[in-house]
Amino acid sequence: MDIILTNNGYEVRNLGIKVGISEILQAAEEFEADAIGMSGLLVKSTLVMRENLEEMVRRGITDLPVLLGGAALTRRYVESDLRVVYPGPLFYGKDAFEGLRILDRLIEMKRAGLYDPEFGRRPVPARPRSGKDTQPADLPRRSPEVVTDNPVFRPPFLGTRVVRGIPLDDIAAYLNETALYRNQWQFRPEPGEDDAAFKARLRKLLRERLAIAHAEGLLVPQVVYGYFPASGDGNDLVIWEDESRTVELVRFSFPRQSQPPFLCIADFFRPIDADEVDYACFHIVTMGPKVTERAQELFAADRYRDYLFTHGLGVEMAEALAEYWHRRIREEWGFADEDGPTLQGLFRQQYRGGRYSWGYPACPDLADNAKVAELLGAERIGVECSEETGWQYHPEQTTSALICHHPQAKYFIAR
Ligand code: B12
Repeated sequence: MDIILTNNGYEVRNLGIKVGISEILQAAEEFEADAIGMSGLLVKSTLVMRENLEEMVRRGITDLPVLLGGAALTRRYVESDLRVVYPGPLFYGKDAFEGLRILDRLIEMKRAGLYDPEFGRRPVPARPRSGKDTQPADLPRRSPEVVTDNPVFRPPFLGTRVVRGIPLDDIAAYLNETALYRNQWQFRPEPGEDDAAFKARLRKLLRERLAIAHAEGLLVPQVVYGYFPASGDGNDLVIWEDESRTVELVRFSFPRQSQPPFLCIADFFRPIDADEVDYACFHIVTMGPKVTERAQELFAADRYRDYLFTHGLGVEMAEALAEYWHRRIREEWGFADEDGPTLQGLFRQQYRGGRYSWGYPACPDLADNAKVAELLGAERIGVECSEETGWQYHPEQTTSALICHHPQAKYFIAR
């Protein structure tokens, strides 16, 4: 966002992440800002934005244009729900270019002395809620459609292991090139260039950036993962200390769909009263703190291109490491032979079982990130997560997941 605006002649004062509204407003005053912008990557930040807008109104600031964006926000939330809270011009930017268009229009109006009292102010009527949202009182304890006679794969070991020294090239083989080149690095195919040629052109840059990351020790992949005896107990997944299933180590609760097929992640494990022991796997992967530190230094030094390349590579290498380690798990757990033939297929879950990260619709509770960190002993790879970190992992380029072998375990939305 910052880069696009700066490149288009705007002066941007980037205050960084987790900045309070007082600091934002103080900077806006000092800087005589034409507008303020806030970005929300996690769903929790949508609540913070609402509170910030309410605070602005309390302070009598009702005319400063505000732009909001980021993965966690939707146009409807901003234009219907938040415009009711804040009477001043308030906009949603789907991407940085929409943000730029809005700012251009605001500045144009300001210069011309023309004032459109409607621009960014009128709340879009909220769509009526469909009856589907109401939870029926008698949800089943398990989905009737999830089988319980699928073969159980016995894991190669029980407990946790730490893995270090994974070659960067092995991870890079699992990079999502579309996400890296287009979403992170913001490249687009040239006229007449097809997707294959576009990717082939950018691979040279990728190799260069990987070489720099290697030479400067920016990417330090580490994994902690483990297998545990597990049972489904209604909406809960119970993790046991050992196969005798007497001592509960931890319990995760998941939402259940309120309509057929009534899916819930806990259904993908043998029920708690079954004779046969079932197993769950968890992993936490990280690219380490250096890549974030380096990206911040480059940003502070106004080296925006380098910043974008470094940060984007860190982000997508973290994703690639999760994908790569999931593949390694399927190999040692004994069902990698069911993998689809292509990498693109793996990105579309063409493999046996599923990988769920907390914060996604089937398992929304981000606080469970901390339970996973504790279960696996994530401090051994330098990863922390607690209420103080807002249930986010530190370092930034870290992600966790629950991995299931059940063939019906695929992404779904629990509503
Ligand atoms: C890459 C990615 C990661 C990477 C890197 C994350 C990072 N720090 O950069 C990794 C693998 C590390 C990761 C981890 C996790 N992630 Co993640 N991740 C993503 C993903 C796929 C893409 C994000 C991204 O980099 N996009 C590219 C950038 C350039 O886009 P952007 O930030 O959205 O910004 C653009 C627009 O939104 C807009 N914009 C942004 N801000 C603003 C502001 C203004 C004013 C305007 C006008 C426009 C604007 O302009 C930008 C450029 O076009 C998103 C899903 C998605 N499709 O967005 C999930 C997502 C952000 N992740 C999510 C989650 C849950 C997680 C984890 C918690 C999962 C887990 N349990 O491990 C962890 C948390 C990490 C941590 N440290 O705690 C959720 C968050 C939702 C929630 N519940 O809060 C998302 C939304 C996925 C989902 N559920 O749909 N993640």
